[in-house]
Amino acid sequence: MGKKLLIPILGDQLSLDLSSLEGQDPSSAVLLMMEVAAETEYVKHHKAKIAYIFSAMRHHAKALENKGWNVDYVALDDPENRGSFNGEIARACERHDIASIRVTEAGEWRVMAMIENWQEQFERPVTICPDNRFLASHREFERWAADKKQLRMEFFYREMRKKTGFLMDKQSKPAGGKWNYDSENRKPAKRDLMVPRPLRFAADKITQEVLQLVAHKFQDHPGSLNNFHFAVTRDQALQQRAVFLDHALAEFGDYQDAMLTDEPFLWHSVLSPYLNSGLLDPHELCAEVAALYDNGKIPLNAAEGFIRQIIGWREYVRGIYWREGPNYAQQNFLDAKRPLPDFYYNAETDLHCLSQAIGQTLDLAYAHHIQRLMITGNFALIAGIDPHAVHLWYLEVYADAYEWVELPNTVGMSQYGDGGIIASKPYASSGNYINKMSDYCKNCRYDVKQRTGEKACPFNALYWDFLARNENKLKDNHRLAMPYRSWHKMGREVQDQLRADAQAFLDTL
Ligand code: FAD
Ligand code: DLZ
Ligand code: SF4
Repeated sequence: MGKKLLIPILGDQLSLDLSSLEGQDPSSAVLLMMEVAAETEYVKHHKAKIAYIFSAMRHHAKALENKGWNVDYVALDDPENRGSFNGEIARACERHDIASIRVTEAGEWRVMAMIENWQEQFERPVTICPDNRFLASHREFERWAADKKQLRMEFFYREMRKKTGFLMDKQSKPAGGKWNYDSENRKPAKRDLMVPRPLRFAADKITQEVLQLVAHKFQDHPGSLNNFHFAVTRDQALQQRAVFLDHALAEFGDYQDAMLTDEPFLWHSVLSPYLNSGLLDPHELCAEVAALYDNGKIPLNAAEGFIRQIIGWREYVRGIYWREGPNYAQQNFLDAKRPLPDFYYNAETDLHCLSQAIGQTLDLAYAHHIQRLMITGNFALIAGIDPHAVHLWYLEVYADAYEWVELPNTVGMSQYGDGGIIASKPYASSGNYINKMSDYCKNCRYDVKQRTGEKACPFNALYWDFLARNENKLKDNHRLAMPYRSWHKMGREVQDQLRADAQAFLDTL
């Protein structure tokens, strides 16, 4: 048996202080980084997502080498590349005199199942280290969830606020007296406001090579490389973090739910790809935000709104993902069966809100939360699209998408596929909400105020059709009592017309 320790570093483990590296001796360890076809093809990831991950991986390998680590980097076009994590671990064991393997747990069930098999498969001891880049360990989440009837994010979030001390006053009470300032975070944006822009990083030689490789190898994958804008090193990600903190965060709270035509980013941080692949640390980021509030630099609704997304939602969906198990991906509470319309892959639709959200997604591998939830997600929900198809689309097209975070957001929060584990009611809405929060409707061929007829906004009839179609499953949800009352008050003729219009529209998809 060999003498060396093999430490595989996966594409979303790009943190210099990763748990698998802690306390290890660089002189007797081989770090293995692998670009492998199986990871690029298990879904057809957006071209820019693959380019981001490969370029960040290649830069991270250099950063590790600069710290004295011995990195074995296998590029996608290496003729010896066996195309999968398992194939490459086997090859690394053959050529490096490996005694044992040490790895940080993977971010998804699919890869964890592989890792759990390594000890037997490679006949070497395998140590699996917890991923301590998250605030809550699996056990901590389980402990919180164990005695709860309902697993609402808000109560988990409060635990995380107490644990971190972020935005807590000296008496251990929440700053300002309230835990949550969401009701102050719903202003629509006006076009004359100065909208900050995220940095665009020029492609260096490594990124240029990756862009060429991806353009050549992944022609049949969705999305474009023309607007590749991502940071690919920790240093660049820190620059983007600084731009967000200095220029956008103060307004983040107010305009968190706003949407404007041809403004893909608004006051959002655009930091999720870096948080999820390890270039940025979530705790460090939230500590910076809390300090800005403590020093009077930003309002409480901005600080609280932002910190909630990270120590609340992000940690909570991860907890749900691991708690619910691999079958969560198959959940389909509303029994929705329709295939995903083609326009999710080409943005060719005359529904302006959808063409905006999907168009920027294909251009940038980015859309902000309300576009994901209330435009593309809401449409899929009320049109009755199969949640599994919706899940695969989200996993493909966003640069920040890994199953642990994407799946609960899509199948749970957005498609109500889990029947209410995450969301207390389906995030379904008519055109009215979109009109309130955006300027999309002003630029649309449909009329958001009309409910029926050729010019009527399709979201309107679809919304009522959704409620009617799912009445048996949803009627007892008290948060839907009001819309059901309105539906029943409408009278048979209007109901029939709405349902007929919805059906006629669905037939065109
Ligand atoms: P900001 O608005 O600036 O928010 C700050 C940070 O908070 C984000 O970077 C992110 O890390 C975190 N955050 C905010 N909301 C959530 C949330 N609901 N769950 C987890 N983290 C959150 N986020 C992903 O990181 N990966 C995904 O694959 C993903 N898929 C989604 C699918 C659907 C259907 C929906 C509705 C949401 C999804 N989200 C996902 C959550 C959210 O939309 C993105 O985190 C956010 O849009 C990223 O942009 P940002 O960095 O500018 O976010
Ligand atoms: C998403 C992704 C892609 C597209 N390619 C690779 C790759 O070639 N090599 C790699 O190590 N990781 C890649 N990843 C990220 C992995 O899929 C990610 O580590 C797992 O989803 C986490 O369990
Ligand atoms: Fe979207 Fe309807 Fe508004 Fe058009 S009118 S942008 S379809 S909500």
